[in-house]
Amino acid sequence: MPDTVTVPADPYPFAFDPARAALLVIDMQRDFVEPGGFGETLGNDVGLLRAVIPPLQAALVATRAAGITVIHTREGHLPDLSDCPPAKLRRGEPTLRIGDPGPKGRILVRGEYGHDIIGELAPADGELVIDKPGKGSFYATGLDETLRSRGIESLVVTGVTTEVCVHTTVREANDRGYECLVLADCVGSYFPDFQRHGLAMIAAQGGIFGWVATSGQYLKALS
Ligand code: TIU
Repeated sequence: MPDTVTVPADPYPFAFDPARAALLVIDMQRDFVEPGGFGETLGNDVGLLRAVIPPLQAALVATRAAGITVIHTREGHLPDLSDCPPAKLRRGEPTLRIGDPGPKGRILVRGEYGHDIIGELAPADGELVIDKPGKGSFYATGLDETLRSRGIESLVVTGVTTEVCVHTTVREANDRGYECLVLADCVGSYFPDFQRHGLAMIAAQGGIFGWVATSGQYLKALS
């Protein structure tokens, strides 16, 4: 790998050192992308998110082949829900609440089948999996310290959902000094309008939160 990889991106090319970069795969859990999980209890059509799986599989293969660090996250809570703020537990009128038994186990609870990452995108041996109680990947996790200890400065961001956990993570990362490239076809939303506007918000104003490119642009730059 060269010292610098440059990906054509919006609003301008994204240059990163592969040795100081990580691919972040956010919350590709059954709870969000399969029926019977948290996403569906909120009233969403979870089928919309499945479009990200094939491009994300290809991005993972190329990233691993390039020797770039891969980090996965999972949103969820301890079985006693002690890390779930009461406000999160009370929120809305879901068909099942966090911690309730559902067809894939207790909703959004660590260790349950529904909480785990889908088989198609299973972490490879040695890849980090960060469990997070919130929408952002930095809140109440050791992610910042992990990245700093490895000298990682650039993040290629993928996963679900674009306007919730992806956006929150990119904003947290940006404020901590990381440069984020979001792969448009590897992030997904239950709302097509939010997908479009969520991506536009990241790259607007000269890249106020980061950069946006397609997985095709990323793969070509890596090759
Ligand atoms: N509801 C929704 O769009 N997302 C979440 O609750 N979590 C994540 O985005 N992972």
